Amino acid sequence: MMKEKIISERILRQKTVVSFLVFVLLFAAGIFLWTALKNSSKQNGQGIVYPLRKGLMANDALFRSTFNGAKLVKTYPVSEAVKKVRVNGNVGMRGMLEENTWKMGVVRADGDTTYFTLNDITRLPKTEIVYDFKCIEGWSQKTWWGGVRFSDFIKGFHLEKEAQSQYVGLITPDGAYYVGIDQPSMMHPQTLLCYEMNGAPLPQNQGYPLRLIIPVKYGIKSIKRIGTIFFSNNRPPDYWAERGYDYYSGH
Ligand SMILES: Nc1nc2c(c(=O)[nH]1)N[C@H]1C(S)=C(S)[C@@H](COP(=O)(O)O)O[C@H]1N2
Ligand SMILES: [Mo]
Repeated sequence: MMKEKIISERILRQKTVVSFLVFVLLFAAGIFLWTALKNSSKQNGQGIVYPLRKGLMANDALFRSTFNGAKLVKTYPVSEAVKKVRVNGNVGMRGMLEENTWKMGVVRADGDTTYFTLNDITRLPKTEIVYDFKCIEGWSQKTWWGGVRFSDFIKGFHLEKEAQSQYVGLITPDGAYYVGIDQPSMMHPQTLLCYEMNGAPLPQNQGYPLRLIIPVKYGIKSIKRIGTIFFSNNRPPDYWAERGYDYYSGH
């Protein structure tokens, strides 16, 4: 049994006052932190406030330091790939694209742009992959893709000098969707310039004629309908990072 302790009314009052003061102080601190967070600036005035962005940047640094370019994302047999592939984003996908009007521009180190046709790209060795495509919205699907490894594209067209940059930027032809990706993830052996899905040419709504498939990242980075690729040592603009999502988006 607990022994009851008799305390004087004076001590009781004291305790009440102290706990009330602590409550007021914590409440004020909470309001102060909340307003400080709300009023703190955003990186380039975009996305989320700086203290929260710092959290994402800490994650980023952690993921980067544990990134292993030789470690492969789990793959599956073709029989496990879904037949009906979900279509998610459609930013930068307005209208149809015809193969004969499409060319992909690659901005070279000297500032000139070299253009590639689909034919130039499909002549390079083909790589296929079935993996679990993950969207940050919370769904995932085992899907089957075919294309050219980005690293094979770099080698095949002697873009090694360009690929030394820390980042690669990719943009849809209309400029509406754009991603920035760190160079080690772009050069990962499972990162594809993809022109096939389920053994057939990419459907229009999946990014015909060429999209990125980057299994080491969430779906937001797998840009559909590539128009231009450029290289930079500064972070290229990124559609979803500007709207508050993690820039790195690795998993
Ligand atoms: N051009 C373009 N590419 C995009 C998007 C988009 O809106 N526009 N959405 C991204 C997102 S959020 C995801 S999850 C995947 C979805 O690919 P899917 O439509 O092939 O499922 O594409 C990515 N690539
Ligand atoms: Mo997504």
